[in-house]
Amino acid sequence: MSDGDVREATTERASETTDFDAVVVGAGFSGLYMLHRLRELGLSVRVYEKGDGVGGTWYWNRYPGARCDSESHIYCYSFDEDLYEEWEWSERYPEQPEILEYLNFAADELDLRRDIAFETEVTSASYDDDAATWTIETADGERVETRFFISAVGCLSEPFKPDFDGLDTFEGEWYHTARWPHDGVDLDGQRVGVIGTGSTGIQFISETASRAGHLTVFQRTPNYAVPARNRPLEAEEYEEIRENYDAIWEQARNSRLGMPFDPDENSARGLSEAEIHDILEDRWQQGGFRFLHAFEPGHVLSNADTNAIISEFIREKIRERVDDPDTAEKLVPTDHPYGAKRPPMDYNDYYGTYNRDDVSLVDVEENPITEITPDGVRTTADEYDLDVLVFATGFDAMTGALLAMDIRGRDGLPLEEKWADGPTTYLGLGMHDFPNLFTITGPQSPSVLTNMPMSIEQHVEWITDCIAYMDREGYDRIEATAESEQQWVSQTNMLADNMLFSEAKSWYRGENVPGKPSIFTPFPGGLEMYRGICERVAEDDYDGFELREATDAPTVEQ
Ligand code: FAD
Ligand code: NA7
Repeated sequence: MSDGDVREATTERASETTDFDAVVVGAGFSGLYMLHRLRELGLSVRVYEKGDGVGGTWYWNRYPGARCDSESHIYCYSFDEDLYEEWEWSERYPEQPEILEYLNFAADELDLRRDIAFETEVTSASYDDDAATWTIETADGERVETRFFISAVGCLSEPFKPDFDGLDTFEGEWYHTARWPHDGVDLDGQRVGVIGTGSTGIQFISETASRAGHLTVFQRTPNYAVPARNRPLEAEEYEEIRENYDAIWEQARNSRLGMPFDPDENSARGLSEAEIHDILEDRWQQGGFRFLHAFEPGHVLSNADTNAIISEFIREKIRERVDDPDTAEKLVPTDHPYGAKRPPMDYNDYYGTYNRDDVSLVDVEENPITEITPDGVRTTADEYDLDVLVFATGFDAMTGALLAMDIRGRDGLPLEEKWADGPTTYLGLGMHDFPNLFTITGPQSPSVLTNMPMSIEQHVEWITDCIAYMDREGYDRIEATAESEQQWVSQTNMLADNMLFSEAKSWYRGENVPGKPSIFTPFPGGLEMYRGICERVAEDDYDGFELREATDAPTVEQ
């Protein structure tokens, strides 16, 4: 069957029994590419997006200093040469407005907007096994039927805000970084407080310190921030990138982290401490994720001895930069090894910020926040008066946006019930009891442990091929078996147990949200290994999934 035949067959089926062949939720990197590929297959597709524009993460996270830690030339789509040849990034790391502009550019180039319903939140999705269709409902009461339900809701898109007493009494303004007002916030000369020192907090703090009248940082856990070494991208450098793009993409796709920064040394074994230091110093000067690639990242994230040397190397750098020794010790992480939490980047002399008189650091591990008062924040030790309070407190990561929809699989099984002890999937792409649902960057996919556009492209292409295969072979339903799901989760856990991730309390393990089950959620084996497994599954007629012939479906009485 040619692509043309697939197009005709699916269009006929869609118009006869469902409103759409596929409904996609979300219009960030994932949803936009998914729409493009399904359209190429000839499917009728509707994308629903809560926001009033495309961009996902980069539509919502407009806080001062918001920037992507992946280098710009690889933080974009690689599937279409025109897209990366026509676009030119201005800096080594792209700032939020530039990424948002890029995704708008991609949506225009691919003419995607006509199939996206903006300002439309999907509230529920329920599966009918006889018809092998999903019914999708939106907050404004729209109800549609579709063969395939594809989640592109993002794994860092549901903000998490701790539930402090008294926030409703606060007389100043408060914001979460991931829901930053589109017309900005006036922070100049204000008494600003920020809770959180993850990647976001660190970006926000460095950017805001010189604008605020006084900045108070409420830190629970210090972090290992590595200098990003941001700079404008010079014309010759860009020329070189363009000339080498094929090789860059090839290397990034077949790497552990989706980045083309292979280290010179795979492991630190057999090297003297001085040799290791020389390598680290060189990579420290290169900056960003190139530092994590000082040695093969799998080695850095699993070998306790190497990791201890790297962690201590960063601690020394922090001590050197901060004038006051007490403040320096508060900023030095000792509770977890480097990389066991998402490593943040330092764009603007983060540690030097604490040498300013108008910046104070409050250790809320030692003296926790007890409540928000009308005037500001109260801890067990003191009170801090504020005009603006900023929550840089992260996300209900990996599962939050999926569970925010009421998703019900076979026999009305709620996803929330299936995942009561933590999320379980097969390949991060599908689930037992939830046929014809695909999850882009779902739990147990590599997602947040990689440069995400690389993983997203792999997922979208795999899903597209799978749907084309089903149409070609006459299948109407695909479902992960219970055994394959269980084996995949075990494999993910086993890989994680052999790494250093269990030595940190982190959102990788759901531990940032009170009451959330603690389970390591992303697949830690790397993109290259994952890609190979997914390819073998597809080549083996979707091994681990059960497919139903359309002709075996029960007849539905009209
Ligand atoms: P998203 O961009 O999150 O898009 C999901 C969309 O789904 C959103 O627009 C949301 O509104 C919509 N949606 C969700 N639920 C519903 C619903 N029920 N109904 C309708 N619409 C819904 N990744 C990297 O690779 N490198 C980085 O350096 C990096 N830095 C980051 C920095 C920040 C501050 C954040 C928050 C994330 C960062 N990420 C980074 C991860 C980033 O999320 C991904 O790179 C990528 O943007 C994810 O795209 P997505 O389309 O999968 O999800
Ligand atoms: P993170 O990495 O989850 O950081 C959240 C920060 O907020 C972190 O420092 C937390 O401390 C802190 N936090 C959370 N709850 C509290 C309470 N109750 N009291 C004090 N401090 C608290 O989110 P980010 O937005 O920075 O980064 C998430 C991803 O987005 C990142 O990977 C990038 O890709 C972008 P903790 O460490 O838990 O002690």
